[in-house]
Amino acid sequence: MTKHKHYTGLIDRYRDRLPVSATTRIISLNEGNTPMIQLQNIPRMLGKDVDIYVKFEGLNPTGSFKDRGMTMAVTKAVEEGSQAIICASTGNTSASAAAYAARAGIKAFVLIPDGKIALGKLAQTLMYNATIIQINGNFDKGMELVKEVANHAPVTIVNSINPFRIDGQKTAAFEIVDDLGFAPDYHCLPVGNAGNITAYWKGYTEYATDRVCGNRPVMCGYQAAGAAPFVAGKMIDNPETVATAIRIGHPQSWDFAWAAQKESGGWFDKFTDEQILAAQKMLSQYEGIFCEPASAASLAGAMQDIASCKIPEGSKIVCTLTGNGIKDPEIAMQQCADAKPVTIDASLDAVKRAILDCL
Ligand code: AN7
Repeated sequence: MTKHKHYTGLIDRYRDRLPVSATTRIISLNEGNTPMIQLQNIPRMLGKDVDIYVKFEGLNPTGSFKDRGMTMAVTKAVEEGSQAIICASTGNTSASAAAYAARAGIKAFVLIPDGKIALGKLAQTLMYNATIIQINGNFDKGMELVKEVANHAPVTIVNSINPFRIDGQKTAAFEIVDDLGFAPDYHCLPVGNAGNITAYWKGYTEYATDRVCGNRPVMCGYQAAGAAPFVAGKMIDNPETVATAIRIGHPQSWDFAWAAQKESGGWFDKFTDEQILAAQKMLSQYEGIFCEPASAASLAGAMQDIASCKIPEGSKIVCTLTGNGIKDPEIAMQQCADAKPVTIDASLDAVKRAILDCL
């Protein structure tokens, strides 16, 4: 019998590079270890010789990359004796916080913009039994309130201004290098509050410093056109996009994200809702990978920059798909409004006709 090691989550896997001790109680749902899937059909359609891998973070326990940071943040909150956590969220952070609080046996409070979070994220956050506080304001306003209220109530903030969140999320870069055997030339990802680009850059930098990999990738951060403060070069007040996850105008990790861009020689760019939705549909119909709209900004960006040769042929590219498409069923149904299921008689003849009509 070969010695078998049951996977127990990213803190256990990367504990040498994370702020835990041998006695720390780890709050985990076995997050991380997500698949790197090489795209096969889209590169061919682009007519370019590039290797594009997607890191499918939608396969984390609550369906987004937030679980990486949350396992670490909640582990440390519990270690420090906290009984309650709080966050502002466009949906995914709240779902993740709620799940890890449930796992730890502590309370979670989440502030969400009224009516502006995807249905699946609301449903899961309710199921995990968090206290949901809807505000008639956007994410940025919620973030402001969370920072204030933490001075007046015994709650630990688990937004990515909590440095343990960044530490947990940097493990995605470790996994990519460990999986490929090298760091990619380009790393493309959606940018909202900018915690994730900060975390990836930290992870790649730690591995490069320790010579686990030889290079660090060029970091390409993609935003929604209506919510693109990094492209504008200044904070914006009324962000709007169909990709509600990244409907953020005042990113908290502003300076860190600019450092990642400058040090890596990378860039920020923005894409319309139509471009983002087209990329989401392409990934689904040509590769069988269903991510949420915000996640598809990474592929929209990669496709544009490959087509223009800003990302040259021969490059190895990783796109992070930050969340699962199932979280936002309303957008998916709108995307497929023209492909409504046909209803027919429950007879062999009718089914046969329905099939033959489509071939
Ligand atoms: C699917 O949940 O900010 O640039 O409150 O859910 O690290 O903020 C979500 C962000 C990309 C942007 N893709 O990442 C929240 C929240 C998805 C996301 C982002 C988010 P950051």
